[in-house]
Amino acid sequence: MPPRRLSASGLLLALFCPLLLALSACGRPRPPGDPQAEADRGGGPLIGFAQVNHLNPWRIAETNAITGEAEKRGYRLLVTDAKSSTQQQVRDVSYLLARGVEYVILAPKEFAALRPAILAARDAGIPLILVDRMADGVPGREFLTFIGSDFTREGERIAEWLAGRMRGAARIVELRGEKGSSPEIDRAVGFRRALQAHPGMLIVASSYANFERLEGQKAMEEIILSLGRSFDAVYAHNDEMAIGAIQALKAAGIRPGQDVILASIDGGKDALKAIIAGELGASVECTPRFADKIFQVIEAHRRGEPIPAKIINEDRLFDIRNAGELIRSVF
Ligand code: GYE
Repeated sequence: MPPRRLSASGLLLALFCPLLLALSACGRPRPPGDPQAEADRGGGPLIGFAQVNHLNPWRIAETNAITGEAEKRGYRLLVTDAKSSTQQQVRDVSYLLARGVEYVILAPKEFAALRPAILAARDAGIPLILVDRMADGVPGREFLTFIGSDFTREGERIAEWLAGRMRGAARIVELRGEKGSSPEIDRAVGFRRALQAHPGMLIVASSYANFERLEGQKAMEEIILSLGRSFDAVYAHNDEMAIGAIQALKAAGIRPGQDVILASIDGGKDALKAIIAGELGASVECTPRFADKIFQVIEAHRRGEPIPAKIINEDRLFDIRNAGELIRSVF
């Protein structure tokens, strides 16, 4: 199902709509007998989703997919936005538990620091589903399951692609994601592991840029100040940072796609446009659209069926060979 695109005001409505549902029907009044009207009246199970922030297209696409899927299946959904604060996200999970949700869906900001939220749900006896990022806990025992991508494999795929493109020799700048988050940790590990087979591929600088475009741009500017032009490739842990880096390179008179080859992760529209423009070399997909799997898990669990400890998404790799043909299929 194509996720609905939400504007900023639409997103606000989606965030606050669940709160308003208790008081009135949110949006258009629904005819009697409409399944959604039943859910609005309290017929559908109440689910909580604790999101990290809505600061980039990936997070907005993920929330859109989950709200869309909940609505389609007749669930009531409470969405919280931690605005990038770990403490706030721990409080958000407690809030959802206090509101009496039947399941908690948690996109944990960091791996270690969200453990208290996992334990709070476990102690309350409420099944918790980790989505998109991993956190510290035992699946199947302390939380229900993890659904998301294989970040280690993503890092390996970038290393393999870059080694091919650079014929085994390059000085690489790495822009790392949000420190302590599982995609940041695993994308660094996978990349290094795959580089072991290519001794000519060297990481010459590595900076954290928080998965954000502007921070990617600033980190790249600083690296250019210290290294000058003595690097040939950039590995960014997500598209947003790669796009920021492209801006910094251009401003310094370095041609992305010619003087320096870039590769990143996520596979969003802006990245595919940059591939088509010849500025980004490749992007490994990390899809934010897997809400169907989340609700399949909830429904299977409600029927008492066993749930696998991990459910890993299948992701594609985009480069100049397929970006034009596939751009319509990405978030
Ligand atoms: O790559 C990034 C987002 O957790 C997998 O977080 C997700 C990552 C994604 O902010 O763009």
